[in-house]
Amino acid sequence: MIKSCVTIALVPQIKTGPWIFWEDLEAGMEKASKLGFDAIELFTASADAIENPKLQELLKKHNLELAAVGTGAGKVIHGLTLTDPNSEIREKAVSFISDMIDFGAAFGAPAIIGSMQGNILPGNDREETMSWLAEGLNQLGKHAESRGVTLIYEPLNRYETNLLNTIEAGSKFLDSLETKSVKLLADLFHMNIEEGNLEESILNWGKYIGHVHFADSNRRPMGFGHTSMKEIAEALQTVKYSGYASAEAFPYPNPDAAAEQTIEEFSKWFG
Ligand code: LER
Ligand code: MN
Repeated sequence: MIKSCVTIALVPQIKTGPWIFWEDLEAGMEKASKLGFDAIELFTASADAIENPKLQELLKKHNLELAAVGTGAGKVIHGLTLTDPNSEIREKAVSFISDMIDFGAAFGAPAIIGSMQGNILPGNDREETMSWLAEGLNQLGKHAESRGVTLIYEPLNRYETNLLNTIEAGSKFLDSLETKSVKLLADLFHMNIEEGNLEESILNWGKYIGHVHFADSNRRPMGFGHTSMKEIAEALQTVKYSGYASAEAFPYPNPDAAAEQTIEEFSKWFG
């Protein structure tokens, strides 16, 4: 069974980003719960931005799970990536993500590596950069395993990274790693830009998918763009995907309406 999830961002520096609810954790959770979402995905500035007991209490009160935690603040606030040519920065990136893994793992939730994967910077060698990414993911995958969770790696579209853009490239890269604890994030917005055929990619590489970002072609809530969801939903069911469809979309036309649109579409395809 696929479960519904909505994003809540608590980081002012990413205010223009594709997140449904903003800044007010409790108000976002209350709304998510009222609409019948199963879970929330959180973007925090750091691993200690919310006290564990406080989050426990709120999740229980609103009958929600924590689906995943985003690590993007490590890049946006601190400039850290796993592929920076400077080894000290790579080490700090690993340490930041390790802390986020611990934060999520206390709730059984994986951490997501999106923008913290970085890029092959001008003048740098692809092979060497990919070896830094592999080193970081191997280390962090092992750490996630020791905490009883997976680690989620997200192929991003070409305007955000030149490392790995498709589900196929991501899957093959995961096969080359020592760790088997890293899964892929299938973000339907990035896939709309990069995949030749979204449902075929899901059918071919479904066993690698550990999380789904549920957004339409224009990154508005599902149903507001031209993604053909029917085939995608069927493909996810065929590969027996049983994780979350998490709304990482722009709060269009406003957060409440975006959340309502998302849960309606979720029920239509997965309910
Ligand atoms: C993060 O999940 C993502 O999809 C990125 O596009 C955010 O920069
Ligand atoms: Mn995403």
